[in-house]
Amino acid sequence: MKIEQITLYNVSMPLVAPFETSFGRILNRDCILLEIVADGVTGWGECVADRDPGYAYETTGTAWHILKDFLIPLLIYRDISHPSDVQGLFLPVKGHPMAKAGVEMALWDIYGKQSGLPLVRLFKGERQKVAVGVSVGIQSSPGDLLDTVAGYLQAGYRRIKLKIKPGKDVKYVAAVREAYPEILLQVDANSAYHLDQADLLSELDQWELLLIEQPLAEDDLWDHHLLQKRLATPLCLDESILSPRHARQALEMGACRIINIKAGRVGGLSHSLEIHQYCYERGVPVWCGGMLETGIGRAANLALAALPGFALPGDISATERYYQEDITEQRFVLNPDSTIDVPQQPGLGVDVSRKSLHKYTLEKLTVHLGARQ
Ligand code: OSB
Ligand code: MG
Repeated sequence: MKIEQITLYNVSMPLVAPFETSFGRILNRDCILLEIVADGVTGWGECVADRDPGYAYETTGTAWHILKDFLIPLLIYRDISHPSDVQGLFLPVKGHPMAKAGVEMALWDIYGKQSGLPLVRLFKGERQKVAVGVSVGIQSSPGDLLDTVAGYLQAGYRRIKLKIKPGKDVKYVAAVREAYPEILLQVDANSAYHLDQADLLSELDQWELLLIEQPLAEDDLWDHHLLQKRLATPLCLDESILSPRHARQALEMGACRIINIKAGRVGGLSHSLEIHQYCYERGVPVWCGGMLETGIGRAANLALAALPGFALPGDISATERYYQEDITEQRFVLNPDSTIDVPQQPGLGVDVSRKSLHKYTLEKLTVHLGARQ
């Protein structure tokens, strides 16, 4: 692949409803979309960094800077034979996994289109549809939470993830579990607790949760290990896992028993495949996390979640759970069995609506990489 041109779009998409987590309320989902042209073929990527650094240090602002000033220049005059080649090319840039992953995703789209294969085939995934759940934001009372959960169950979701934070945890979880003794239920704290709250967190053990996601700080693998020793419920790490190496180390030290894979957070789809393989060989369950993606990132998540080690339903809900109008022509719908179909067209298998893209774009930048003669 000879990259000819890269366009960055800083987009802001209104959510159908505000999404509240322990780190704040999201009303508009901002991200950077990448349009890459190589050998005359166009591919799309999504950099999942948000406007604010509440979930991770990367933001749309840092990603824009790192892409424009460092990553894109590293691609000039390079002939890339496989999307994962960018990992080596990007080694001079420390960190910034989401910015790197956005480029890699667009190259996977091009690579798939050139080979006439959907991502799921390139990844050797076998599922035609993947089990999904819904991530439910923090609500103002247990009663409101019950109403919201009832709506999602009604829509067909069979796995519910509750966002929690101190003061909005045990009572909220108890209310949902008492109302629905049978559903698959899990919680996500987005780093809102400290180890000295282990007694409080252990109260969650009685509610038969699939897992507790990222209770402690993102840079604190060791305290997750200490906490896991005091809990019966498996811990699952999200924010703490930024690379395949982190995944191995977290498992070796017993900091978690389950891993949430997000391609953006771990630096790309190739790293996600590595983490999946490592965990699959050891019988460690993984599942696909979400970042409120547009149809572009959602298509990639569906392809990833089709791999056999994705043992738990992903945070890959239907398009209507997030957006009235998406950037892609395709909208993902929930099947009655709480699954979503994996795209089967070459590459990501989605088409971008120029009209919607234009409508939601705040800023655009095109860089020409003129191939050397
Ligand atoms: O922690 O998993 C998270 C959304 C934005 C940032 C972080 C997280 C989330 C979600 C929503 O939980 C997942 C989704 O439905 O895309
Ligand atoms: Mg999470």
